[in-house]
Amino acid sequence: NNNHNYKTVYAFAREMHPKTEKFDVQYGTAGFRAKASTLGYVMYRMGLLAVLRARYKKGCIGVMITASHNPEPDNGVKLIDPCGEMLEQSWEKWATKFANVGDDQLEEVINEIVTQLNIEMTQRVEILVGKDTRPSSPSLAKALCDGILALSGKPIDYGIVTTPQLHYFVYCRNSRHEYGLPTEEGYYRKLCNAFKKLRGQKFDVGNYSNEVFYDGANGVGAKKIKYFQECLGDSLKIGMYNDELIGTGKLNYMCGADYVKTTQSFPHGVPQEINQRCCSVDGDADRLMYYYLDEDKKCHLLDGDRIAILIAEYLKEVVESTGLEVDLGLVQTAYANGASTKYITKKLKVPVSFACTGVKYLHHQALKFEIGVYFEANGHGTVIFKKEFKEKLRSALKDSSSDEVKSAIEKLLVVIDLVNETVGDAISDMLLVETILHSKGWSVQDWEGAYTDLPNRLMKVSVKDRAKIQTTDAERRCVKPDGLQDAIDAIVDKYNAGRSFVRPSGTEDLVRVYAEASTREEADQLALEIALKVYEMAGGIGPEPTL
Ligand code: G16
Repeated sequence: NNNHNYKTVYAFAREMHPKTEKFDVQYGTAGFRAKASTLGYVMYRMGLLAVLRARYKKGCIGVMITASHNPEPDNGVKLIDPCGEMLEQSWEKWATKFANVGDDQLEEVINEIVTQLNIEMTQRVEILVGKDTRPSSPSLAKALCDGILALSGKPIDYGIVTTPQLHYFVYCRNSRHEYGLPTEEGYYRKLCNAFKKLRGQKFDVGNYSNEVFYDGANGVGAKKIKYFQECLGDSLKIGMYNDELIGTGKLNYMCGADYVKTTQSFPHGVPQEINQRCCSVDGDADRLMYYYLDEDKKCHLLDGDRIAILIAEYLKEVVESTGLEVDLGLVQTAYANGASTKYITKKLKVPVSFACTGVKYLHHQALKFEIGVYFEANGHGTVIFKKEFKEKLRSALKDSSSDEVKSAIEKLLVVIDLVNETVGDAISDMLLVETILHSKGWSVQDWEGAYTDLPNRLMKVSVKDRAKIQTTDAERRCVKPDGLQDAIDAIVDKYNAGRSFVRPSGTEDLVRVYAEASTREEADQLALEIALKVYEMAGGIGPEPTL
């Protein structure tokens, strides 16, 4: 009989972290997200679950406390699996169940999972805990650690770190340091050494100038970039902005990658220098957005699509110089600008596949390729290199007699070191973009010149129950409510190069609308028409959407 008595778990829950909310929560695109004040018991229970997951996987697990791009009063939690990837989907239902049962049912649920999955409960497991800069994070971390301790797990507190840093630490620990050292110092060293090697001694090349403005979104990315700057020295000058004190309410406020992308405008708090290359990260530094202001003070965006293309093109070139055959592919979501998809397939001749929003879906699809580049238009993404491919590179390095080939392979191996393969990492991505622009001698305008984005517009619609909207075909078509997709098709038909889709957000309580068309006015108008249709047919609440 595997049944155990988890009385202390229940006592702790009842006394210290009782379930306070009546409404069920769901483990979504990026774990649980809600108002921080409602999350204490959810954290406690995720502490319990993390220990069970670690014992099941016989490795260490990570738990990150963050609500990323959401406003400062929100918070959230996501679990990180042993190889640094997001929690396996089949466990999301356990997470949801753990979060929603009554305090007095906790014992029972624990017994259920232990029995069903045959989890060995004696193993002493380590749970790595990280948090962003939200003022609510320390007390939520305490609740989480109470949960870990209640099942005799060992919490290892990494303090304030970026989400991708924690993913990296988890993988380093489980790979027995093969991937790197599981410390902050180890992480900075690995990335900065790779960057400096690729940069060489000449910092300004052609149209490339060695200075970038960086918007830290008043979050953890603003703190951590300082260590990079120290480590990078003169090899990259980073103008650092938006680093307000913790708790000032400025996190992601009118700044950061999500603000820049959704409003398509220049963030507050960054000097408005014409033609200066700038970038923004989001609240937990896993998304990156590039942009600049032209002479008319118009803000030009270089988003995740552009970053993906820049990286894919570069990798293709480097791989070609090694003389090896490689299967390189790119993964996008429905948000990818139509012009970018056309450029990738027609010009770059790299295959593209589509996934649902959420890096866990993109990551999964990218695993199919030897080199898989995946990016969401919102700037969330990375590159993954198959283990066998890395081995192929290493043996080709040993076997080749050509110095040219050898140095191309060596270069590619250093590029791989610069990438945080575990998950999208804004700072690692930034260093990769800077490396590529430098190697091509490109200004940000040269980069933008490859193709012209179709004008596009994002809108949000509040509805009574966003679960009423259901989609298919990588979220490009809507199957519920009945008739909505037909209505969307009829509206889209009226616009030149029109495309639009709607989907329920996985991180906020609203429906998102995307539209693109051949002119700015048309894209705006199309988005508005679709938003109004959603409001009408899917139970809109509050004021009607307006531009
Ligand atoms: C999270 C996910 C991303 C996703 C984004 C928006 O980002 O990790 O993959 O694109 O939410 O999701 P939705 O449109 O469903 O709200 P982050 O940066 O907030 O963790």
